[in-house]
Amino acid sequence: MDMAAVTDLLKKNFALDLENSKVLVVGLGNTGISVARYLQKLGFNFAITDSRDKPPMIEVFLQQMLDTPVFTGGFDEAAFNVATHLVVSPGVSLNEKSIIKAIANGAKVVSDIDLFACSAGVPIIAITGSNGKSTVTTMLGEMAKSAGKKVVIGGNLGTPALDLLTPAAELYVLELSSFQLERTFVLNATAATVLNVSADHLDRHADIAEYAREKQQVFNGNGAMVINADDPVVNAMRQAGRRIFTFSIKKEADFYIARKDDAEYLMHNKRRLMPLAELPLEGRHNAANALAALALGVSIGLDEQAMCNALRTFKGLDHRMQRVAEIRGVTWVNDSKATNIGACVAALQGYQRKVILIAGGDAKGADMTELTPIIKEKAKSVVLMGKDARLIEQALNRSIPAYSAGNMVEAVQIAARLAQSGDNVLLSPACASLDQYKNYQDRGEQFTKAVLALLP
Ligand code: UMA
Ligand code: ADP
Repeated sequence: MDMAAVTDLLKKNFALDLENSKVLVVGLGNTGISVARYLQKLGFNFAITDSRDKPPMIEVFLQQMLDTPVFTGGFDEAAFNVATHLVVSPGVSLNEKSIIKAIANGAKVVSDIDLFACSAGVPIIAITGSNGKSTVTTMLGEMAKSAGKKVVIGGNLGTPALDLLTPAAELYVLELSSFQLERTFVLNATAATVLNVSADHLDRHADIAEYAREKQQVFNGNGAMVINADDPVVNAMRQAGRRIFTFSIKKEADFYIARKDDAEYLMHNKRRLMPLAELPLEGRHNAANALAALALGVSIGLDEQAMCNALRTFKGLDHRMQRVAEIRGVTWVNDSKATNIGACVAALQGYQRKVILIAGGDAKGADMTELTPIIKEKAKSVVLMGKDARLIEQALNRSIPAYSAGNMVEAVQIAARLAQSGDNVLLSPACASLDQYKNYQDRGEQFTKAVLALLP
């Protein structure tokens, strides 16, 4: 889209204009710097603030934007007082005192996703949910490529939305978190999905109902809705008068799984699309992810067989049910991205034989007793680590053997002593990693390193 059309849209939707608006960018991480670059390019008057002394993008910012005011080491009250608009990064809560006060004084909150939606000019597919977002976003990206579309993917997945903008794009696929959605107002995606809703981020959202409402915002607008018919919370989000595509791994839906002639198939409206066995990913939840991606693709008219070809060669993402090694008959699996209970439950459900589970970290306010039944059913012992290890230990109440580990090397060594040939050791923490690691990738890499150190 040309710049004039974009600035017109920003004015119409948010009263954001080049002459009178004073924008305060809150947060100088990946999102903050992408917003700053965007505002600079369009010629807006803006400043930036971050509560941290040395925000991650400060060096980049200082090199590229010498003339822009920047306030670090706390939220600058004066900057909030004069701001007409706040672009708040997803890592910053809207309940911050300075933000509440600025809103009360008339400042408008706009998200980087809103700015993106006003600038994209081509269809956007939006994907949210408690688990499976990155997998489905990447899968759909591969499918669209296979169907001949110039597609660009990102958002919560890693590259901030505004850094994705390119005139070459014919389609954007965005992974969106509840934090991004709670402050987004004009997305109007051509197709959107909430993959599932289970407890997560309850340290930031008041309760699961509020968290689900934030996720539901992905459907704002009039695009196609892709609905998980197996999830009652998502099912209740259907809106009359909209194009709806359902998917299910339990029953017949628009996209579903059926057994025919002794094999299971991915199905669309009673037609076989491909044998499920040709999907190279482990776990029933990945069949659900494939069905969701197919439904999104069909909703925008992508060729079905081209999409199936992409599924057949889809490698899966690191740190999600990733097989690290088989050592002396023991299989080690890295599912470090299981940062909430739902992901850990899905991982355990995929096993026929009992596993040794390594779990723990920051529970983010979740109720760990929800894990008790599945751990009792699917794990023969657990190795627990991190800030909230005790919560899991208490929830298990000595029903199975539990061991404590101070760090990943210790956890892997304990698991190695417990494991016998034929066993699976699964790192699926059900918790965030930030109490002990830089991020989930760091946790997964440390696990992998500790496992590979066991090699003779
Ligand atoms: N922070 C402060 N003070 C500030 C600003 C941030 O302390 O003034 C802290 C936050 O509490 C947070 C961290 O800095 O812990 C990062 O916050 P940020 O908003 O600057 O993060 P970005 O670098 O912009 O990255 C964000 C997403 N991060 C979060 O939502 C926490 C990234 O998702 C996303 O890839 C990126 O935007 C581009 O869209 C990461 C994530 O962990 C992968 N997301 C959560 C998840 O998937 O569970 C929601
Ligand atoms: P997200 O981006 O939503 O965090 P990912 O695709 O990165 O999702 O997967 C995160 C975790 O959730 C991994 O542990 C993965 O094995 C698990 N997972 C993936 N898809 C699903 C699903 N549909 N239901 C439950 N768990 C899932």
